[in-house]
Amino acid sequence: MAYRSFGDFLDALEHAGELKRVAVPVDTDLLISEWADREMKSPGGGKALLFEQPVVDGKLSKFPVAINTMGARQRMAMALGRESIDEIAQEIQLLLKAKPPTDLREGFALLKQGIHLLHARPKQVREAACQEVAYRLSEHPTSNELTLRDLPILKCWPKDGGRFITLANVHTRDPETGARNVGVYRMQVFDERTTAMHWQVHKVGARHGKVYYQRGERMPVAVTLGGDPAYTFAATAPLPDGLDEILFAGFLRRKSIELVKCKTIDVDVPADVDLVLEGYVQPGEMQPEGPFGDHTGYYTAVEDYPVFHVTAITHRKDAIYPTTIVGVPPMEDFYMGDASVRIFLPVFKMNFPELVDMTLPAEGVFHNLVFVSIRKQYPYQAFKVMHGLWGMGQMMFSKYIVVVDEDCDVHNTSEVLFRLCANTDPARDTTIIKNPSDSLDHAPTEQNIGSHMGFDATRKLPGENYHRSWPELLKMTDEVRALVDALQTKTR
Ligand SMILES: Cc1cc2nc3c(=O)[nH]c(=O)nc-3n(C[C@H](O)[C@H](O)[C@H](O)COP(=O)(O)O)c2cc1C
Ligand SMILES: [Mn+2]
Repeated sequence: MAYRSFGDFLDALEHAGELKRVAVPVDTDLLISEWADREMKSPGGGKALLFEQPVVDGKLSKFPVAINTMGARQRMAMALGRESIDEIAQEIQLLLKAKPPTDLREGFALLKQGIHLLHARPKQVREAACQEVAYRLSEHPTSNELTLRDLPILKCWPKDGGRFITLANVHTRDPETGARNVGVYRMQVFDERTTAMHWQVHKVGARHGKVYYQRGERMPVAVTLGGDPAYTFAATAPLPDGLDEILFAGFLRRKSIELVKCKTIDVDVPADVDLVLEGYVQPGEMQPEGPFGDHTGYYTAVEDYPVFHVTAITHRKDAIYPTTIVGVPPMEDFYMGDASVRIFLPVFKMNFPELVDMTLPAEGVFHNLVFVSIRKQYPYQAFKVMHGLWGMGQMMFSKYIVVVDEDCDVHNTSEVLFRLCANTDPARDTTIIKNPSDSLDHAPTEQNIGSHMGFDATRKLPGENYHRSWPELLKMTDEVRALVDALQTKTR
């Protein structure tokens, strides 16, 4: 079930008819990006692409480039070794049901324990595929050394400030508690041995960084690429701070992860990844990062971010470079975010017993739009659910939340818009609140803070300032439907 390497996953995709190989040389400067964008925007998310001959600055790179590997429902399920993502949601629900938790914190604690019990604990090893080839980088690398310039890192959009590593799994540790974290944060290449480290202020990597800065200590950081896709998915999932991505990935792939110590820093990484960039972040050292064609569909402005210094690059002999691009939706990252929401729906339902279903439509690029359906029992319950969501982890960024009744399919945007328009009186059924905003959202007057709006598109109950009788939604009788079904079958 678990993949032995990223290449193993690509083989599985190919067997399932989910991968297209591109054998001709294609430039990593915009051309792979344009090719992949067309694929991502084709029906259902298209296929995964394997560029066998990526070109970097006029030279063929020795590492093939894989892109759009998780950009479809089917491939996202395959990445996590299941027929469907809903199987994982069911497994989590079972874990939570073992002893019903009484609140969210208890729920997460239980989830963590459950994940431990499922033999997800990592194992330490000494020999590692990801260290088959190892280069320590000198201060002034010679042309024989492998450096960042030799990796097929994409320039994604015409006005990007440079090349960006987009599926970097960034491994850090809290120097005080020893707690580990893995997050996907993009990295702009500055030169052959330095990059930016784009962990936004709300993310765990940034919090770990702050502790090192306060102590005035150099921060060891390891960046991994590839390996079992469950690693990368776990690093993007909005896990509560403290739920270890390595444990979570072990649970997802149903196999504990083998960890190996890096060659030049005291950080452990999964032994079977494709590439490892070992290095450090120096407290206080910042450089302008960007612009970058972002998941908002717009270029994000240049801002100062920490600098990551590479001290060593290690890799598998047959390493493949995984990447993605983000941009105007729908893109690959939609399917990753969508899988997260579906996997954690049981956890949300635990705190919101009225919650029936929830989705973050592609048009809202994660944080801009949330559709929730609820079984409403009492007045203002829709507002209670909105406020709850605005207080939960990365859901705090949700700019617009639309709450509908349980009989509305939240995955059908047109049905949700119909309910929104039909059932709301704007002054009565909306609320505007203050909350942190996504760092990448360009619309708020000031970065990181903004207003957020909730729409109660549910039918109004007595006690909700509606003094007329609520009308009935049109619906044909089951009897008539059955009769016409029968007639149509006959005349077909
Ligand atoms: C393709 C992709 C690129 C991402 N790039 C960034 C980034 O540059 N900076 C960032 O802070 N989060 C980025 N994220 C989101 C984080 O990976 C996500 O919020 C994750 O849950 C953070 O983990 P953490 O809570 O352990 O910090 C990206 C996600 C995806 C799918
Ligand atoms: Mn985390």
